[in-house]
Amino acid sequence: MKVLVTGFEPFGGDDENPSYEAVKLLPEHICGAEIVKAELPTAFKRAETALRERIEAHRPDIVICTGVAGGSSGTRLERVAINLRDARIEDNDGEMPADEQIVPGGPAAYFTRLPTRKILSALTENGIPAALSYSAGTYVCNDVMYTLLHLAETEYHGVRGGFIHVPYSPAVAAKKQPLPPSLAVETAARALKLAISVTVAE
Ligand code: PCA
Repeated sequence: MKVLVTGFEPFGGDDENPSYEAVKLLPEHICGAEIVKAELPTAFKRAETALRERIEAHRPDIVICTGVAGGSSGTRLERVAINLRDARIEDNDGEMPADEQIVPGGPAAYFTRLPTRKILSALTENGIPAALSYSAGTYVCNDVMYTLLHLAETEYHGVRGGFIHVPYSPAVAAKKQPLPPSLAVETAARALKLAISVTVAE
């Protein structure tokens, strides 16, 4: 079994993106599954292309995409992606789409293909703050989640996947005022490892 795990590059003036920092800490194998890591650009168009290329190149059984959700106090297990781009800030290519569909005429939303409730139990039993989330926003993370689930629906049948948001790392949070909540990158990595274990075991 092969698992593609993605994080994002920094954006919005931050020095690091804790999502990819956490992905980098994952081992090469989890529960016998091979882990393939990728850093996606925080740019609408290039992120979609990069995700598709990685899926085509590696043909993973499971895809878990991750990103940072500034202000979040725990890991957020995203359950829904909506067909909307509505950026609050420019992406890393200077694009700031508003009121646009990701897939013109596509379904309004896709539900995650990850066992989010089981993952939630695993995380909270292991002392990691986590919650189910019903909005991945309308920026690049929601875009990537929607694109992933659209690909799983239309081209890569049988692929399981979804999206997990992690909080700021202490290093990123420390540079902001008012001080936002943060989670150690090592803990975020532990959360991702548990999420992968639960999904592989399903
Ligand atoms: N978080 C942003 C995009 C990249 C990232 O790590 C988001 O939540 O949309």
